[in-house]
Amino acid sequence: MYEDIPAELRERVENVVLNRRPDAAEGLIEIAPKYAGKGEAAKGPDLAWRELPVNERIAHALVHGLDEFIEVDTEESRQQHARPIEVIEGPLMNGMNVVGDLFGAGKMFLPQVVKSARVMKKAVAHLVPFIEAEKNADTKPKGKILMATVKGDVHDIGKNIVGVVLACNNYEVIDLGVMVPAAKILEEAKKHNADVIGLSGLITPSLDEMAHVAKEMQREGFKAPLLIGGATTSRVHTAVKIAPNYEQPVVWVKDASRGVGVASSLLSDNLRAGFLAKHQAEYQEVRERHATKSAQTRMLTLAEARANKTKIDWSACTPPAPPKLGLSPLKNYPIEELVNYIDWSPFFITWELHGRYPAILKDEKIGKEATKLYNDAQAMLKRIIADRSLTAHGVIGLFPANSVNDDDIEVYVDESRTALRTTLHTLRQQDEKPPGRPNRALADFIAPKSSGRKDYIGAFTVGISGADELAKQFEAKHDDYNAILVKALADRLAEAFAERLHERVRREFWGYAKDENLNNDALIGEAYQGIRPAPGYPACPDHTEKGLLFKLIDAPKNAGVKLTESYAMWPAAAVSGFYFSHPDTQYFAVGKLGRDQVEDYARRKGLDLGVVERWLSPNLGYEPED
Ligand code: B12
Repeated sequence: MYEDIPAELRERVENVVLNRRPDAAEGLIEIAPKYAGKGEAAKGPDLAWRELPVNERIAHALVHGLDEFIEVDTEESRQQHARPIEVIEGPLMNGMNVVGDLFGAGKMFLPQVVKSARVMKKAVAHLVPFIEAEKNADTKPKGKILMATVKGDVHDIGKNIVGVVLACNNYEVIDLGVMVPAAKILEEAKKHNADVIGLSGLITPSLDEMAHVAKEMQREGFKAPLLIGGATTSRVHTAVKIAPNYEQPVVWVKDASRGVGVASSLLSDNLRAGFLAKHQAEYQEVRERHATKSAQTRMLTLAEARANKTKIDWSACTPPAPPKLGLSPLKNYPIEELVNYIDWSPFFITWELHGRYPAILKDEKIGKEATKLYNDAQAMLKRIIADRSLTAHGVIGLFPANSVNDDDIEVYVDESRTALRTTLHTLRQQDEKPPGRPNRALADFIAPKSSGRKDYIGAFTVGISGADELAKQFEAKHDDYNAILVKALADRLAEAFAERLHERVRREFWGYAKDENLNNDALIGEAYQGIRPAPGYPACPDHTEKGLLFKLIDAPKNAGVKLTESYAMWPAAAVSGFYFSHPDTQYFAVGKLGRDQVEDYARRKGLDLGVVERWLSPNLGYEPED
């Protein structure tokens, strides 16, 4: 029957047969894989599982992440049970246990688990009114876990993923969201009688805030274990800087798959003691190793490091001058243009699928799930472009600049170079280098004022707005999968925007590489001249320089991006940084700093030493005084 051919397939085939549009062939090829292989897909989804008994259908729906029939099946099951809560404790939890086991055994992957959670949430949402009507229902979760992204930090993808995985394993998760002050965390933990508290953070200033939360928990006599997670956290930092502030267990959790094991060990009468003995011994060893390593690290004095700066013969080079100086705001940048600049590999890492794109799509073990995820991402991108639910704003600025006093960069109002817009401060590597290797600072790559050469520096901020609002719409429908997908894509678009603008800066705005013509792989591999270091990245670890950068290009007005008190950017999907053009520029890690440099840096920035030590705390090569 002609009408039985799926509408999408029929339309695309008609487009080709009737030669209806110039891209008819591409349109058909695009959907062809879906219908490839024995015509199975063309027949529509296999619904044989709908013949199974209801509880098996529920398990099937959970394990396969199919939410189409879950409300009908949950209702049927509810009618077979004496109390609605029994549906949760019985078939739903049984199904989720299978999901948890398969995930634990590496036989299911994170995107699938998040889809299973979506099915579970929809089923539970269906049951809640019945449970509330019954009033006396008492669910028995394995424990209550309160989670929050700490004050000043805006990132929540990782935390949300952990929350979903814990909830799938029958923990009650109370999520306080982002930018949550310590007092609020403690107050809510008391109110809910939380069994475990989990903190998340992406940028280094959050590390200090986590140590502060731990101190406050100690002061208020808390007993709940503290879990620490997020990209910027580490086992060493947790053991050395956070755990000593709190007498109860403080455990760093690397990723979502490990969260359940840690929580269940901490809350199990049988496993807790063994887990803690091993954990405490391990953290003690980490602290001792850290202390020995710090004592052994040989550092140069700041003067010695400066004497070994990057050698550039400025007399032999004329820095390229941009054709137009000043600001270029780019409001409502076309998102469709950014899609081709996406670096997909980190997108898969977000979903705990490790491998390089595009090879990951063909990977023997995870290729099938990676492909499904990629297709979902493509569909979401199409939707975002069509309904304009996300917007991209950015700004770039190009200014006359020279380095002064080795490590600072003066940014001038105009070419007369008489009045200053601002002075930027850079940090220099102080570890002892093998012969021939310099002790770098970013200022090395800008011509010194004393050279008489006219040099330039660029600055940029890009942001993708609207992801939170769109994610909330999905969350309201109990759809964590698409909520996380939207945020992960917004992050990718922010990075793609930074990549695209940098390319345009090199080719047009600054124009020092007009003939550059690189494909996306080469761009990701940084096969171009110049760098765009971002405050917070290893070459410029001081987040407070973002304050100067934001003023320089008025990022709130021109790119719609604001800074929090910890110098995180809002919206979360945002990137900011500087442009350097010299062919010798490269990324490097500043690493550990000596007290002499930190004192000098504090003086140059006009800040108290203690304040600077707090911002640079992960980079201090010494123990600051209290
Ligand atoms: C992708 C990425 C981005 C994305 C978005 C990040 C995001 N959504 O979190 C974009 C491009 C927007 C970005 C921007 C920036 N980034 Co960035 N980014 C990364 C990168 C490459 C990966 C982070 C990531 O998304 N991982 C995947 C997610 C799912 O993992 P996750 O958040 O870590 O969560 C997992 C675990 O940590 C754990 N977990 C997380 N929370 C919790 C909580 C609990 C209770 C538990 C138990 C477990 C747990 O489980 C999660 C799931 O497995 C890292 C480097 C790296 N390799 O980690 C740098 C990194 C995090 N970025 C960094 C920096 C500096 C920045 C910027 C400040 C740069 C700038 N000036 O523009 C901005 C800040 C943005 C802002 N809004 O303020 C630094 C942070 C360190 C620092 N010095 O502060 C890093 C570490 C890079 C580096 N080496 O310097 N970044």
